[in-house]
Amino acid sequence: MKLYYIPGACSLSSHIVLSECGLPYDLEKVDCTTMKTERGIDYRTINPKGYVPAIELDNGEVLTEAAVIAQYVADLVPEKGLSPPYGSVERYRLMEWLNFIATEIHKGFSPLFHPKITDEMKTLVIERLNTRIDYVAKQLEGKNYLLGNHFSVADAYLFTILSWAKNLKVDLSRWSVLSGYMRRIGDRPAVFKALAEEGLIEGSKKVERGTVAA
Ligand SMILES: N[C@@H](CCC(=O)N[C@@H](CS)C(=O)NCC(=O)O)C(=O)O
Repeated sequence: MKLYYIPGACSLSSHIVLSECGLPYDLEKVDCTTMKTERGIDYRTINPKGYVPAIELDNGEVLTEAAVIAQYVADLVPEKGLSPPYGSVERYRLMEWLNFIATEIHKGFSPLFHPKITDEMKTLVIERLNTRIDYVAKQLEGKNYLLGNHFSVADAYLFTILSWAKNLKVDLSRWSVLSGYMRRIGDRPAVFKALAEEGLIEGSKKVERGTVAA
């Protein structure tokens, strides 16, 4: 399997899941300005949608959309427990989170990456985003992870997106539960490995993220 990624972008969630699953994978970086991959090919020939992530399966098939890639990879190694079994209520709970993260949090952040966003617009976007983050923080009270005490692919996705906050001046400090949550996930060896492979860790220090179009 090969993951096409932009360092620190939402594709980091797929990378974390691959790393957590312990499956062999290759990585190919995409330059977000030229849309050329490390091999020098036009990334749009891999994913005509023109954004990361995409994974190329060993049979040549390409899968896109972070929430779907995460589930596909996790389902290859069910014993890791990163996604509850299909058909269970827990699985629908996971999908509920993934959809919420994709549409409300991930795409809630997206306008903040636009170079032409005005201060007024930024305030409105952050106000709305804060209502969604507030909901997440309330749900995390008394829990280690979104689904309870087990790390799941939803945590890989949420961690990735919330790690953009500092650079985009979205202040998470009012939700103390989130700092513990982010630390808990960042300390996972597989997460550390993925961050290091994307060049987001210098020595033992994390590099700020949130500079690519999302
Ligand atoms: N719906 C897609 C959105 C993916 C997305 O927004 N990717 C961003 C990085 S976080 C990207 O590649 N942006 C570059 C661009 O749109 O040119 C998903 O959930 O995977």
